[in-house]
Amino acid sequence: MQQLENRDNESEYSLTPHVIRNDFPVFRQRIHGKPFIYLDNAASTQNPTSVIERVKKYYEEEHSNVHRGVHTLSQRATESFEKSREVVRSFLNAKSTKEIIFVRGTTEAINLVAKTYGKQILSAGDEILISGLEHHSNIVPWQILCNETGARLKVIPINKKGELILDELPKLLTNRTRLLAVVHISNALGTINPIEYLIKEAHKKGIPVLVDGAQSAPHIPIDVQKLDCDFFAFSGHKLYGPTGIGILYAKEHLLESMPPFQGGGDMIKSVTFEKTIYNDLPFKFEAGTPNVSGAIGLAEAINYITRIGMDTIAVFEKTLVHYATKRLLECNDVRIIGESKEKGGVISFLVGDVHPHDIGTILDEEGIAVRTGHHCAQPVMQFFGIPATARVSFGIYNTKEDVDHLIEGLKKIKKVFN
Ligand code: C6P
Repeated sequence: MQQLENRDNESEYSLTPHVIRNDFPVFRQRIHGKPFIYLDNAASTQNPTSVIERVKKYYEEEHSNVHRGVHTLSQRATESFEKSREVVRSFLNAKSTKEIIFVRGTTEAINLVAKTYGKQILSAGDEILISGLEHHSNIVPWQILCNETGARLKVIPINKKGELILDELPKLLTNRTRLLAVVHISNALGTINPIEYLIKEAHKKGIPVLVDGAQSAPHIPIDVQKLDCDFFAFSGHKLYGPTGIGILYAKEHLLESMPPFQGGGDMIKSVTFEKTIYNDLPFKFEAGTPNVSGAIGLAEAINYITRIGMDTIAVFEKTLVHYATKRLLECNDVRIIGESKEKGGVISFLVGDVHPHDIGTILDEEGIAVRTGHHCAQPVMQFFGIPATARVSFGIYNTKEDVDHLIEGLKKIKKVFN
């Protein structure tokens, strides 16, 4: 992996973004008359034709409710839906499809764990440990739970590079810690946390670990058995798939011990007014009609990226981040926020004292989409004493020319504000 880092010629990678780009119809359009450059992949990635076509086929030939009908379409829909679960299982290398729960996205996955597992195990005085790098989705559900139970939220601090201060970990993992909930790759800074180490340290003290994989699953290989994490969450719309679909992986014995999240159809075996017997896993956690087309689209997206290869994607994106970092640092006035040694495909930055929203607006006029704001990680911004950053985040269709256009756009910004 390391050898490829400094190579400049695309033909030397096994991934060719100029070719991959053709699989994504969104790039056929121009934005403000300019070629469209999409650098907001941490927010949502674009969908390849194969995903769009698969969802279309579902609606044209298979659409029906799942697990309910004997008629042909219901059986087709059920078969495709359950095949999709197997695709996700294989992608994460989970032991069983019983461990794969379809949810709306990372946010819902974490809330599910907080409202079921969290509520069941927490008492007043217990502790939940998170980190200073979390997205609001991995802060607020735990705060709500702490308010309800009298438990306390503790935080692994970060340093000025945007890395976790690991020396603090031993004293933060106490005999009252009931869960470590931690982000794998920071959406605000790009920091890749040493997730294997964190999981090992927590497990030494018998503490289960939830991994927020929203920014890792689409970009690096994930093996939940190797990681030995207890819970893992990610979203389809950040993985070249549809919105409104995501995955909660959890170890089977934990799911068995947890109460249901929501009540309704499909999550039951039998119901009387006196008593309900819940369904087997994974259906116990999937009340109501699920997002069938979303699950099928997600599986197609997984098939698409696994055909390219997750190792290949990881190497390619690392190379692009190195190149973009180098080019950004060549610009006077650009300050990169987050300089962790291990970084994913996300770079947050400031340009002089130009407000990030102005950076975003001027780049948009150049056809370049970046995200600006606090990135739903306000505590990270508070740590750096800034309200917002501009953020570029990469995907498999981004090229070095995209980065070069970004740099030209930043030069225009400097001209405008000088
Ligand atoms: N981050 C970003 O632009 P949902 O919205 O449920 O699909 O994902 C929430 C979420 C949870 N954890 C991390 C690390 C995330 O990055 C996100 C979503 C987007 O950075 C939208 S704020």
